[in-house]
Amino acid sequence: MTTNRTFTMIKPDAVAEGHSGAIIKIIEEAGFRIVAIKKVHLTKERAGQFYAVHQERPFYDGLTTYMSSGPIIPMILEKDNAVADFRKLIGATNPAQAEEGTIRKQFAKSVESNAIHGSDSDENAKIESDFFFAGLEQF
Ligand code: DAT
Ligand code: MG
Repeated sequence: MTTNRTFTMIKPDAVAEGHSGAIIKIIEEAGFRIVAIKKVHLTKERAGQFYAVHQERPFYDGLTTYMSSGPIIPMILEKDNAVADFRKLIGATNPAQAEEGTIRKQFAKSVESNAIHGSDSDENAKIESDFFFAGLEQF
């Protein structure tokens, strides 16, 4: 399945530090249209469900503590080749390896607190969008 949508979340540290506006500006200037947007505060349990694929990894507990530490801004984005282009815009998981100009290079503090999420496939973009947004919101 190929779609022209992806899913993202601005993570708690970036929201708390007031970087949401700057990050959204970069996203829109890169040609992504915001399909859906809101601000939510996940429980640790709900964050654990979102990242269930990582539940056997050593960083899972820290990841779910971090992702439930404050509000996040989930969004559905639309653009041609959205998943791959958005992964390129955010940069590598570890900001030490992220390219200049990427969102993680500019705003991520560490691999644990890396400012933003981007779906890794069209299939996961749909699953992750449905995790946060009802059908009526995905216009
Ligand atoms: P990405 O967010 O780039 O898709 P991922 O899916 O491999 O990366 O991991 C999900 C999140 O888990 C990632 O954004 C931060 C955290 N994480 C990944 N690898 C980690 C590691 N080695 N140490 C600590 N946290 C890690
Ligand atoms: Mg991932």
